[in-house]
Amino acid sequence: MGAVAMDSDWLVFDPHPSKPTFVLPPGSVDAHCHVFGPGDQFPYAPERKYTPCDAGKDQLFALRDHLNFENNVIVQATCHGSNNGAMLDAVASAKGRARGVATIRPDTSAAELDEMHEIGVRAVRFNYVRRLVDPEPDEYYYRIVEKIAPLGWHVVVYFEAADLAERWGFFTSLNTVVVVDHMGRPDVSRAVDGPEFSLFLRLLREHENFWSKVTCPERISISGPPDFRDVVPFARRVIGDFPDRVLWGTDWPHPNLKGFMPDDGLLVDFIPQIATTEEQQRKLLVDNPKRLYWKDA
Ligand code: 0GY
Repeated sequence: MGAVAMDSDWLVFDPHPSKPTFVLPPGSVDAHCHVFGPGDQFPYAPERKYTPCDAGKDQLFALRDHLNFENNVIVQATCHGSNNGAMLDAVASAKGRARGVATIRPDTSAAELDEMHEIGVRAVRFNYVRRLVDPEPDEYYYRIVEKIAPLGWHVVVYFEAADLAERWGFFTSLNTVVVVDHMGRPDVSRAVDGPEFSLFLRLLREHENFWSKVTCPERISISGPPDFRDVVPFARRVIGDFPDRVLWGTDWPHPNLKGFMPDDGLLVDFIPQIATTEEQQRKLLVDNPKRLYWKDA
C-alpha cells in the first residue's frame, strides 16, 4: 500500500504473467516500461492526473527476469511529474542493466543533468497527451533541448495521431534523435494507407532522426486481445519500412488501461506477429535499443 490510494477504477498489473513461448533473442531490451513509487517512498506529484497502484523496481526486475529480458529502458511516468526520484533509483539499482528517460524542466541545472547521465539517463520525454499533462508552448521544449544537447541525449515524444499535423513543424525542427511512443497512437479502425497513418509514415521516411516504438497493442487495439488483429498491419508496416529505427517494450505496469489488463507473457508472444523474421526481431529487441541507449557501454 502506498501513501495515497490508487484511483478507484485503476487496473493493477497482472501479478502472475505467463512464461512466453516466443524465445527472445539474447540481450533483448524492454525499451518502454515504468516504475510507480512506491508512493510512501517516492510520492506521486501533486499535479498528476492519475494515481496508480504502486509498481516498484523489484517488481519490474522480477518481470524482466521472468520474461527473459536482459535490460530495461525506464520511462518517467507523468504521475511522478518532473521528480525523477523513483525512476533514477530504479536505474541506479539495475547496475547498468537499465537506462532512463527523464522528465525535466527548463530550469533543471546542468549539474542535475550530469548526475542523471551518470546514473544512466539518455533521453527526455515530451508528453502531449492531454489526459496526462497540460502541454507547454514550444519555447519550453526548445529550452530543454538546448540543455540536453551537450549530453547527446535524445527526445521521446508521446502524442495522439490527430495531433501530429499540428506538431509537425516543431517535431521536424528537432535535430536530436526523436523516438515516437506507440506509433503515434494510430486510430486502427482507419486504413494503414489512409491519410492519418500515411502522415506518420512520412515523418519517419522524410526525417531519418525519427524512430518509433511499436508498442502497446493492448492500448491501441479496438479488436482486442488475445491477437490484437487490427494493430498487426500498422506495426508490420513500421517495422518493415524502418527496421533499424524501431523499439519494443511491455509498457508495464500499463497505466490507465480500462477494461482489461494484459498478460505480459502474451505480449511477448505477440512480437513475432509484427516482427516476422529473425533479423527484424534481433534489430527490434537487441541491436536498435543497444545502439540508442548503450552506445557508450
Ligand atoms: C504509457 C502510456 C500512458 C501513460 C504514461 O507517463 C504516463 O503517465 O505514459 C497512457 O496513459 O497512455 O506509455 O505508459
